Amino acid sequence: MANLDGITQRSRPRHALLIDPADQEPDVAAKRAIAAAMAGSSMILIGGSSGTDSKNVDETVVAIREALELIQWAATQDSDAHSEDRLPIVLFPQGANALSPNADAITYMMLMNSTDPRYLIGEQVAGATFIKNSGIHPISMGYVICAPGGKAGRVGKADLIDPDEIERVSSYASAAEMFGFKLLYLEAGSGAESPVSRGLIEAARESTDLPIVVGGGIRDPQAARRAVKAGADWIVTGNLGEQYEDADELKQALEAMIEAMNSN
Ligand code: 1GP
Repeated sequence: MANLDGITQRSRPRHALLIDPADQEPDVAAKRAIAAAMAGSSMILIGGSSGTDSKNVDETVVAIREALELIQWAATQDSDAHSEDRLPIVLFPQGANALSPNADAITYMMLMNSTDPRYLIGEQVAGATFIKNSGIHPISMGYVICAPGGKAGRVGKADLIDPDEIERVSSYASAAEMFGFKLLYLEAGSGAESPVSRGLIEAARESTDLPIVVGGGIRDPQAARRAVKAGADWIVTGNLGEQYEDADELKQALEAMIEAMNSN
């Protein structure tokens, strides 16, 4: 079983590996998810801004799930090992056309600074019946895209938040809390040259007690640590996972990042 309650609780800084089903075959995605699990990551997110559909999302989710269940089973056969919950597999979808009933949960999100009703409420309504019937656990999330924003910003027609727009990000953080969302995600866009600025994370942190997820352009332990020091609870990395062909090298890179995030 996966522990889903912990996702929306604030505790130590945690890392999530984002896997884009459009970027690799399911067996490669599964190897990357295992490397993340062994390195101490706390969640596998599945999603991308384009190129995903229910077929490649479901095949990827199933491959990752089988792999994680296998290593969890192996761990329970070792009496010295702690029998921990399996890593949660959480959809982070581009829209209602890219869902899988085999995921544990979904970030049921509003792209709060989109200028298009489709991303504020349209896709959410389009996917609602499927999500409810499939029993995937919805995690309501305010999703705010900051400059440079990348493809997510363009596809989502976001009115991007610039690094110095402190008051604006504060207002979004307060609004996310008042809407009753369980998470706030500050996104710079996958592959962003620079991640979400320290000032924006700090301002959001001061405005809400919600767990804050930060992603986009975080490539090294130092950047992850800076975001955590500014107030991030979750660090998401996507591209980093695709840089390594070798699962052991990915594991080592993620271990170094998670260690930096948790050091004083
Ligand atoms: C994108 O925030 C994520 O939604 C991850 O970005 O691929 O730059 O790590 P990167």
